[in-house]
Amino acid sequence: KSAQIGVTGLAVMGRNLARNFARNGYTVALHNRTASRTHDLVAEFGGEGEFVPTETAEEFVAALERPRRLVIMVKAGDPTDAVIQEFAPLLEPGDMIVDGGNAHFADTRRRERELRERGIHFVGTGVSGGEEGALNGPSIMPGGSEESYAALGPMLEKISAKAKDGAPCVTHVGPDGAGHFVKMVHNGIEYADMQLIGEAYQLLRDVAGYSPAQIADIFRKWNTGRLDSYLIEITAEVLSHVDAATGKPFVDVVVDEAEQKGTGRWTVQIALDLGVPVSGIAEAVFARSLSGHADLRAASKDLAGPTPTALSEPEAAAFADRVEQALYASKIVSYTQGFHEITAGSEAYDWDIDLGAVASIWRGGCIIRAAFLDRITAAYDARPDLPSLLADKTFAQEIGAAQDDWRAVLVAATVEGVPAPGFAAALAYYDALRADRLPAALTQGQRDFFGAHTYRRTDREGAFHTLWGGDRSEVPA
Ligand code: NBP
Repeated sequence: KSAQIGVTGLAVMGRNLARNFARNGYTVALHNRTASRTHDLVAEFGGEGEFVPTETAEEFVAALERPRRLVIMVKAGDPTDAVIQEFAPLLEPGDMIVDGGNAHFADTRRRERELRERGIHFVGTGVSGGEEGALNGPSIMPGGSEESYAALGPMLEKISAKAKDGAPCVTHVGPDGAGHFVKMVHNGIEYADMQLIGEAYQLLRDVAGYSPAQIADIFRKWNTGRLDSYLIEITAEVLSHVDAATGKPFVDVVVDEAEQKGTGRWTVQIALDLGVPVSGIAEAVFARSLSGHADLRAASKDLAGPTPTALSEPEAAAFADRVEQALYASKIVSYTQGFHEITAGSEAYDWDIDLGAVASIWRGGCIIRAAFLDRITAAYDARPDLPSLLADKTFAQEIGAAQDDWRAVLVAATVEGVPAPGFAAALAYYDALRADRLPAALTQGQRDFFGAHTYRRTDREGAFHTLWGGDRSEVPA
């Protein structure tokens, strides 16, 4: 029997994606470097649908109907290249290779170019939602050619998550690396969301004096409002969990050193290259990195800090409401920065990415899924050339309404000595954007002083230089 799709790489993600295709009625060819994974899958889940287990690359390719659709779900980096090298010689023009791993978009661009020369469609595809999403419906961000999307789109739509309005969480993001680029920024925003939630938690604990269980209830309440999202929901679950061994809150027995796999870091690295200020995402990446420097932290334990003040119960409750405002405002800034990076990437690489469509496919399946994304889609639908999310009237009004509380939370954080780099970076971004004048004018003066780098004037066209070492007269550059 020939299979409509094949999956190679049957670790947690590939195995669940293969089951998802099979549960949706597709015949799925299976392959994995270590064949036991293939046989285990069939033994455990063979009843869920039609599987064609194979052991060699040749058998796998022969099992696929033409044009072939082959999904690679292996470790990103060299293993992905190794698998492409193994399969590409066995494929024919018109066949499609879908890379569903977390590839760097630059690698995807290279692979797409190389395979295009051989007539093979390479479809770098972001897949978000973790293990559970892969099985029950992920958010899917495919790049690659229009032609490949015509052949793959209907299948991807079937296995993808569905938003509340029933729309499938998949869209053809754009050519070559566009899908993986958007997945990268998704992960960067995910880092920022998690950092902001972490700061809210820490403030509720150290400033308001709430216990993890009480904070879980606060997050549950927030989850019924405009912050309604998967990450807020699971935060409440994690905070209310009690460690069985010690009876302590689970969050108090976990080592407070955050790890990362790299996609957040890439988001910041690429933003630096593109000249996009993603300060909130950068702070989130740095905060994880700082947490991991155990030696540095141990060596700094005795540094002086303020004496904490205790809040009364009504004061604590009022503070919690302010933290909700600060969290929401900072979240708007993170998404503003992330979408700016997508806009810049789309322009730099000619991808023509539809930002509203991106927001809409993040509404279900993925880690940052949130009610809030509907509003982003609406903002871009109303104005596709929106220069910034902050230029949208609704978001501008909301962030404006939140600003007093946002500032008050940062004052409290500063006075009490609780680090809130995400909230602070977001507010600084907001204030810098709305500022009438920035000290960049002074920076230009300094640069002209020490390096004759020239400057522009507010009142005349052209570039100028002041003779700093001479009579300080101004000359045209
Ligand atoms: P892993 O990233 O742990 O990769 C394991 C798979 O890669 C196994 O099938 C393994 O085969 C195969 N593999 C390796 Br390693 N080197 C190989 C090589 N040289 N040739 C052939 N196969 C090789 O699996 P995962 O956690 O399921 O993730 C798969 C992809 O999905 C990754 O790119 C990941 O970044 C991405 N992703 C993961 C998540 C998540 O929540 N885990 C979410 C979204 C995206 P073996 O069985 O023979 O060792």
